[in-house]
Amino acid sequence: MSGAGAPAIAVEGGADLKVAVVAAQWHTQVMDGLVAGAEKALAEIGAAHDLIRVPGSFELPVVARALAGAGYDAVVALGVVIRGGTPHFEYVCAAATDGLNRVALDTGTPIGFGLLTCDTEEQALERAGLAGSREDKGREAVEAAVATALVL
Ligand code: DLZ
Repeated sequence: MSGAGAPAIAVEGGADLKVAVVAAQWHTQVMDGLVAGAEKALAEIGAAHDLIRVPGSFELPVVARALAGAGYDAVVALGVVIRGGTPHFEYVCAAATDGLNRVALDTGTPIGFGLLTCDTEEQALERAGLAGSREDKGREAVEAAVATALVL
């Protein structure tokens, strides 16, 4: 299971890489799926990895920045933000997205973007790589980060 429209990504040679997975903790069921999909993909690739948990998606960029400076070949950021009744959703999504992009550009370390920004929990579950999910965004984020690290 990958994703609707997701291309097949070449990750041969990724076994020599060391990857950090940084994962938020909100929306436990979805996050469990994303982390499991990411770790399964890394095991298949053969890449060594460490898993670091942060409280919420807002905290992903600052920890990704520290990990990018700590010798990892790639960082994979995983989080789930679900729209509520206030503008908070927009602020967390923008801060996490802009922050992760800035980390990648400032450090030159590829960041796999595994942040789900959804209107409902159902949409997130469809993308979580769980039994019955249509897509596996944890896997996709790993494959993109590893493939990019192999290009650099
Ligand atoms: C506060 C908050 C809310 C309302 N929703 C989410 C969410 O859907 N997903 C997520 O990852 N984090 C959420 N947070 C927590 C923020 O990301 C952050 O951890 C707190 O604002 C503390 O800095």
